[in-house]
Amino acid sequence: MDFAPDLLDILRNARHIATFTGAGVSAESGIPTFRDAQTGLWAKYRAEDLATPEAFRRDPVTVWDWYAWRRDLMRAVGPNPGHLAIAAMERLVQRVTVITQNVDGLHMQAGSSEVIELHGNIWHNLCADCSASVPESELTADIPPVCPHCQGKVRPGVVWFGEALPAQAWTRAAEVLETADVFFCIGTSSLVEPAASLPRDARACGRTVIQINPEVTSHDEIAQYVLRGKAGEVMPALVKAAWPQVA
Ligand code: BV8
Ligand code: ZN
Repeated sequence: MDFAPDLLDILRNARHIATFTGAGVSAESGIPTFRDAQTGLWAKYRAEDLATPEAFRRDPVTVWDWYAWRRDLMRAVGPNPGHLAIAAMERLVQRVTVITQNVDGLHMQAGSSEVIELHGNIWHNLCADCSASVPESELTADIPPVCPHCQGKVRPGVVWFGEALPAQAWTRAAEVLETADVFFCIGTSSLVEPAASLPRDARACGRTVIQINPEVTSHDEIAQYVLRGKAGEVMPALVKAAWPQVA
């Protein structure tokens, strides 16, 4: 895989690299993306219809079971070469920040140490009524589990459609735009707001935006570099090409 020499120079001279990721970076780990059709039992549902507070209020059992199915999928897989290459950059660049829309925790598992989870984390649980965080060890066998504090319903600690992103995560992501030299946009359809505004803002701030996606997305036109391919193939090749001596 060949890369433009000026792109490799930009990476080598970067002091702070931000990588904005979506479900596509976990696809090669075997986790279906949001735009992929749901499989099996879930084929008749759309993710957008299940990942909402209304769906949980209307049918908490189905929503909890969908997350249990996704957790089983995620528990069975690990980081792929795309996650690992992003983590490897931390040994080559002064600062690497991962801003992810994913809830699977695979960037941390791959060794990335600065990860901003814009949409929460599927391994966290909280009470839908009193908002208390509920550790896995305290989950009752009920579906959904019952809150040990107020007997309310426990929900996954993710951001649903129609819910605000965690204020601290959003603030941190906005601060990264101020200091990052390079802004990767990897494996996202860039359809979900406000997360999808970050690459646009990065370009507006004069950052070098690099899009990695096997498909065309609306962010192709804002990226100075579009690397057409899979994250698990492009990222390791790019890191090796930019830092051959150490990668
Ligand atoms: C909010 C957690 C306000 C849950 C998720 C109309 C217009 C614009 C916006 C809206 C609108 N109507 C409503 C909205 C707002 C809404 C929204 O954006 N809706 C969309 C559907 C139009 N946004 C919200 O509701 C957000 N909140 O706006 O709140 C507010 C403010 C104050 C007070 C109260 C309220 C909350 C959004 C968060 C929703 N939660 N996830 C869970 O996981 O269950 S979003 C969900 O979508 C995931 O996080 C996912 O990551 C994210 C985005 O999708 P992608 O990651 O991009 O994944 P996708 O499948 O789409 O694409 C995969 C890509 O990978 C593809 O491009 C593919 O080509 C590529 N790919 C495939 N294989 C590979 C690959 N790339 C590289 N390598 C590969 N191997
Ligand atoms: Zn409670």
